[in-house]
Amino acid sequence: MKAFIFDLDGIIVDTAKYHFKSWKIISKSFGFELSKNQNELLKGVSREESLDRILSWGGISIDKFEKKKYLEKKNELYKDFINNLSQMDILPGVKKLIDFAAIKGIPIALGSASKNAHQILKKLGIKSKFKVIIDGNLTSKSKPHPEVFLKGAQMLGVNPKKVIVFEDSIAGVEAANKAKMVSVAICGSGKIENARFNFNSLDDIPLEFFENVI
Ligand code: B16
Ligand code: MG
Repeated sequence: MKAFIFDLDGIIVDTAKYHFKSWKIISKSFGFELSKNQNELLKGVSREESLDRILSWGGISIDKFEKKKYLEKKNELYKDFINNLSQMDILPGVKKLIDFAAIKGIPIALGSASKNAHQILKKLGIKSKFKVIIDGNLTSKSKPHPEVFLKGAQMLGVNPKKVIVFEDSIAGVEAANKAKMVSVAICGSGKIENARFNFNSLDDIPLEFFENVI
C-alpha cells in the first residue's frame, strides 16, 4: 500500500515566510542580518536547532536561559503572524491531492518539525484529513534525521519504500531520502538537487505520476 506524507511549512501553507520574518527580528536583536540563503538552511529544522545555527552564523554565544527566552520570543512573534490563517491560505494542489488520496484509499500523514502543526491544521480546517500527525512534539531529532518520516510510516503501518514525501526543504528531502522514501521537492522555480523529483507546485504534479512512481 502506498502512502503520502506531507511536510507542513512550505507545502501545505506558506508559513515559511513567517518563520523567516520572526527569525529576522531575533537575528537583528543580536545585531545580525539573516540572509535568504541562510534562511533556506533553517527550513524544516527545529526551532532549537534554528536558533543554534543563527547564533553560530553570528558568532554569538548565550547561555541556556537566554536561549529559552529567545525561543519563546520567536514563537510569540511567529504565532502573531499566523494568527489569521484560514482555508484561503492552503497552497495550490493540496486539496486536489487530499481528494485523490481519499478516492484511491491512500492514507496521508503529516511529517513536520513544527510544534505548532496541530494548531495550523485546525486553522486551515483540514486536520481531520490526516490519519497520522507527526510534529515537533513527537520527535527528538530534527530533519535531516529521518525520524519524523519513519515514525509517520510506522504509525500508518506502511513500508517506508512505499511512501511519497512532499517537501520544500533541503533538510526534509535529505530526511526522506535517508528513510528510503520517494522524495518529491516542491520549491517554485528553484530545485533541490538531491530530491528524486522536483515540481514547481503540488498543482503541477499530474495524477498519473502516482500510478507509476512506485
Ligand atoms: P515551530 P516543517 C518547520 O516546519 C519549519 O520549516 C522550520 O522553519 C521551523 O523552525 C520548524 O518547523 C519548527 O517550527 O517553531 O513552529 O515549532 O517545514 O517541518 O513543516
Ligand atoms: Mg517545510
